[in-house]
Amino acid sequence: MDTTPKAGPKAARDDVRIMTLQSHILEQQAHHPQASGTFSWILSALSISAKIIADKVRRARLENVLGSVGTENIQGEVQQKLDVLANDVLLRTLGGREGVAIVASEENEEPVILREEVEGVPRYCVLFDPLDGSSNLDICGGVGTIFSILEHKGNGASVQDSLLQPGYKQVAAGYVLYGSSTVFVLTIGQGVDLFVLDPSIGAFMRVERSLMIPSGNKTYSVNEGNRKVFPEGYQRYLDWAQSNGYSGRYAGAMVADVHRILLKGGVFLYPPTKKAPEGKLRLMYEANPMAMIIEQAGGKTFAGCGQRVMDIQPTAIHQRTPVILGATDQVALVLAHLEKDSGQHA
Ligand code: AHM
Ligand code: MG
Repeated sequence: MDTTPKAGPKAARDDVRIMTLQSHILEQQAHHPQASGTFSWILSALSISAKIIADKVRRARLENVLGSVGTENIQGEVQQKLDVLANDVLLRTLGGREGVAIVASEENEEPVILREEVEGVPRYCVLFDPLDGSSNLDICGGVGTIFSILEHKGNGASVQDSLLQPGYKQVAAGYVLYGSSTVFVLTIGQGVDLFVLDPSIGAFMRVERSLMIPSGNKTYSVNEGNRKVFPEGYQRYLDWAQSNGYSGRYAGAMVADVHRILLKGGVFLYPPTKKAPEGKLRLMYEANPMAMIIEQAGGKTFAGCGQRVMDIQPTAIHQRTPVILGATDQVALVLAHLEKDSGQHA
């Protein structure tokens, strides 16, 4: 069989074209002739950070940077050495980009203001969880970086006003999964694209465009150890799912669990508990960026009945929210079991 690419327009087909993340970003920029390139430089900083963090994660055991640093972050959680290293990498790479006004990290109590406003210069706020699921590091499990990009409001707006924007205002969001390979998932509001790091050339290669979450996958992802302290609606859903042939899959790292759902379908839950009525996950660093990706891939993300995650008006940068996300059909089945509880913290 002749597999030689044919001359003419077909030669530019996606399946024969080599497209790196960098060229993808430039291609997207070309669709916006008024774009100054500021935004593209920010995405390129995130891609460089991802490569550096991927390398650190791979070498962690060899360089003895596993384990905790003996401090807690603002959430009261033990910081792993790599949490601190990854945070530092992101702050340094983004810090060099003219277009970044403010960065906010799950690991830092206060946002960092990098640049003052200059009239006519578009600037952005970048929010991130530098190493999500970092307790998986010691056992070689998947971990990730999650990021969200908002427009800096300018016009003398306060830091709070610039950062505390609801998720539907995000201009881009994505995550990097440091798993058996390193993948970079990105949306800039026009679908979700997937890139895989080719370690031999040091570039993220585009492998999928416009991902759509498949329906009909009978899989749920939740920490069932907490089941007894979930609101009743979630317990009813789990009873129903277990009587209807569902499988459970839980990596304990949101990035890994969401990545599986993006590719295979199913639903991810981090419900409220009696002890943590707002759940565990952070709205600005985890729930909102994942919600943008999931919705751009045709899925849904809710914080409870009738409460779309990206409609929540944030009141604090480190606030938490319950999360129900995944394929539209599977999320609907969860919500149907919660509805009977309306009025509860479901
Ligand atoms: P982290 O950002 O401190 O790593 O915590 C977030 C992680 C998520 O990745 C994951 O979904 C969740 O915590 C797991 O929590 P639990 O161990 O309570 O199931
Ligand atoms: Mg996290």
